[in-house]
Amino acid sequence: MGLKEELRKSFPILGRKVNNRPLVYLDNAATTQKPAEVIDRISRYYREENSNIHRGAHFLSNMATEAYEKARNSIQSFINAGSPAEIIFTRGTTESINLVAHSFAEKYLKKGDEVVISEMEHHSNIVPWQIVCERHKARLRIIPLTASGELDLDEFGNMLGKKTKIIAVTHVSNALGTVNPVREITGIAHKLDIPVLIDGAQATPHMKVDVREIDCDFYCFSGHKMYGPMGTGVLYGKEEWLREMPPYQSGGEMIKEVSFEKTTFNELPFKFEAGTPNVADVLGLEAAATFITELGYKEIASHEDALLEYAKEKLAGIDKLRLIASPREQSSVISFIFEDIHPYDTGILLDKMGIAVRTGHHCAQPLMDHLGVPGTVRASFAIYNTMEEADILVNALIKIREMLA
Ligand code: C6P
Repeated sequence: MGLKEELRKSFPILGRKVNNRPLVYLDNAATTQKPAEVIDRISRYYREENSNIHRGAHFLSNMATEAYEKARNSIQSFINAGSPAEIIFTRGTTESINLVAHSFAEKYLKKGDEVVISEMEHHSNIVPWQIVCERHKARLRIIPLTASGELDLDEFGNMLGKKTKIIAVTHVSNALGTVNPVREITGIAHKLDIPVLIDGAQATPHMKVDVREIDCDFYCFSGHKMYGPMGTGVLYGKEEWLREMPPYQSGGEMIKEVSFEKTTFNELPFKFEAGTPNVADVLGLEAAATFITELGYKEIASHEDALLEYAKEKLAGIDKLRLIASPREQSSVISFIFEDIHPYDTGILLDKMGIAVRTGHHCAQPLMDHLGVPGTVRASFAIYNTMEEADILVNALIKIREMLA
């Protein structure tokens, strides 16, 4: 059995059929499938370890607490954070961004201030900022894109100033696959002492993220996009910011002492983890990070890059098919449209052939407006996808073209 076949075997769902065809799963940017290691870890927790954490004096509670805090240490080293206090477990990227937007704004955002985001952001990195800007009478400013689908860094530099309080940009675009120069962005921002939040939802599945090397102030990602469970995510924040920021949600583990007159808050990272956490899935997330680390990002990137180039070249040869965006650095996502077929129809027909892609605006409506399209068809790859699957996609699209021509 080849390496790829063996790897595919660890993802039970990949063996199933859809519409009587072997599943070809190319919707990995929405969520990846889960290896047995992750599924088994969650199951083992409920079979052998389940208990509430940080509170009990009994055996199981201590065991679960230890496992949960060990997972925090694993995630700390996964992204090379300076301390476990900088790792906050959340429900996902959306919750991580909301936490920063609301907490940061409460302390630092005043009337007339500015928040900078970009034209390629996912709604999760637009709407929270829009809400807090409205609430605090601040202004949302947008970094424009170049024709090839990259951030216009000259414009970006020009829009920063004394009023800029925070910058929030994506590491990798979920709709275009553009990989943004995040190290350069933090370098430009920090010359003016402006903090930077990076939305890493589409980065951690594909590339090594070293938050200290990037030197970002906040980094957000989701477990379910990196072979881990749904309902898990991480907020990394530099301690110097997190210490100063007020709690986002309250109750449970985030308090130190409560009286009806006054409540004092727990230390980091617990100050930002209110209520009973999702222990089982955090352990699943740890298993996913271990799975990635054992495979190695070098192996992941070289396979996925080869797959992307192969599929792009084949797709570009299909009549009336237009690839959207051609950034210099792209990761695992191809967006395209047929000039004369609605993306939704293409998606439905692909599904009939057992091929899962995403169609529509990909939660990036302002980006679609910029591109002048209602939506796109998006094929997104993961480590278990094969060249044969890329061929199946290409042949299916040729068939759709012939059917609807
Ligand atoms: N993008 C997609 O199909 P959550 O839902 O919180 O795990 O992640 C939100 C999110 C934030 N930023 C980026 C860049 C994303 O891609 C996503 C999720 C999925 O593209 C679902 S809309």
